[in-house]
Amino acid sequence: MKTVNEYQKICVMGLGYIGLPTASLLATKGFEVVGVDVSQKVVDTINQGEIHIVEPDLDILVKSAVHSGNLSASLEPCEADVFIIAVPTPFKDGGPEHISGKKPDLSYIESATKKISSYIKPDNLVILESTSPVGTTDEVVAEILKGAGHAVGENVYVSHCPERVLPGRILIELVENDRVVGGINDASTKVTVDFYERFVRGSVLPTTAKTAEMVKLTENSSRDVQIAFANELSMICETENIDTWEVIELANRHPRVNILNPGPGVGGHCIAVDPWFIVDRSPEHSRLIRTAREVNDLKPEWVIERIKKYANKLKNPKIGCLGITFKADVDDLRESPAFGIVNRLIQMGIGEISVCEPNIKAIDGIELCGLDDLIMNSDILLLLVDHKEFRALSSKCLDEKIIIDTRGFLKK
Ligand code: SAJ
Repeated sequence: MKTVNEYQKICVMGLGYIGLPTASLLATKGFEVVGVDVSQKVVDTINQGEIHIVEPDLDILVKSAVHSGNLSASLEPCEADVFIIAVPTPFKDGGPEHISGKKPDLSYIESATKKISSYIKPDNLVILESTSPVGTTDEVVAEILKGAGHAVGENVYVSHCPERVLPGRILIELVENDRVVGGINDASTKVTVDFYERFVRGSVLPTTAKTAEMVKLTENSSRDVQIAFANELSMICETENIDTWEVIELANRHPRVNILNPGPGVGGHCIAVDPWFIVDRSPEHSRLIRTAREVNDLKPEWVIERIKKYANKLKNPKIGCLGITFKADVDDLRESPAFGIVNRLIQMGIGEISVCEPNIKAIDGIELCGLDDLIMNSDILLLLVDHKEFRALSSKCLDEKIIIDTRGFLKK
């Protein structure tokens, strides 16, 4: 029987924002890693030591992992000691009968589990890192492996260890954050804790699979509710003609108040999605979580109404949008409220729209331009994302422009 300290070969399913950093980190720690992705382009890019996503220092890490010979990418899994599943869990249309219309889509987890199933041997460990509805590790991953004839829980260990890293700080947080590990039984939990302790500096905290799933959903729902509070406040302050950011700054001087920042809405693949997994399973008890989601989802519409108010006063207004990604200093457009707002403005034919987005080279159907050109050629400047490249901008130097700052970011 192999002990955890002898686990050497790792197969990572999914080479996206979590899988690729995890695979390359493990490779640079001396593990032999094969990363698997469904996209030939992604596989080729990584095998050339290049990357397909923007994340600080990831390019250097991947290059050194590939050049060391410890990381390779492939379309197919292979035999390994540990299998890490890091694939997306989006939602799909739940139809008109469904409470929110949004149902978790577990097809990527199902397909990754089926794919690795024929490579699994006794003493293997399977870890689900994808954020998942409560019950997924037991009812989907473990069940599929059992169905394929594996002695799950006896000599094949299965656990959930949700990723908790913040885009923009992934490589730091992969090592420094505490990890929550929930196995389908005690043996699985123990093996998984021992595995993470080989490369994580934070504490590795044992629990059950269902609790670990709920912990992750709780973290992101808690943040969503707090951002919804800030977003609601910004709409209330606007009707009162009060500066929201001043209100928040002053209220936060209270020792027990810590309000987050309003913005154009909540985006990304996590916070805008995960709370629905709770609502889907416990609709009757999740009124606050659901309302927070709705408040955050409605915020882009409120921003558009404000833009219309100003644009309608001008003849063919030129609207320059600063940023289009879901948050600062990333290239990720998933669920981006800024992207949604820009697309709606284009569809509605409100003026001429151009965008400055320092983290993306080209986007279909959207005119991207440099910061100076954008400022020079716009009547209305719409700050949607607080990218570092915009940090030096001051509303004083932009006097003759109409400024709509959805993040309270421009210097006064
Ligand atoms: N946002 C605001 N106001 C704020 C903070 C954020 O409007 O005060 C917006 C952002 O602009 C963005 C969205 O919320 O559109 C989400 O951004 P984020 O930075 O809060 O979070 P993510 O989605 O990048 O990462 C989150 C993190 N979860 C928590 O902080 C609880 C991260 O730790 C998770 O690993 C990640 O989700 C995930 O993968 O689940």
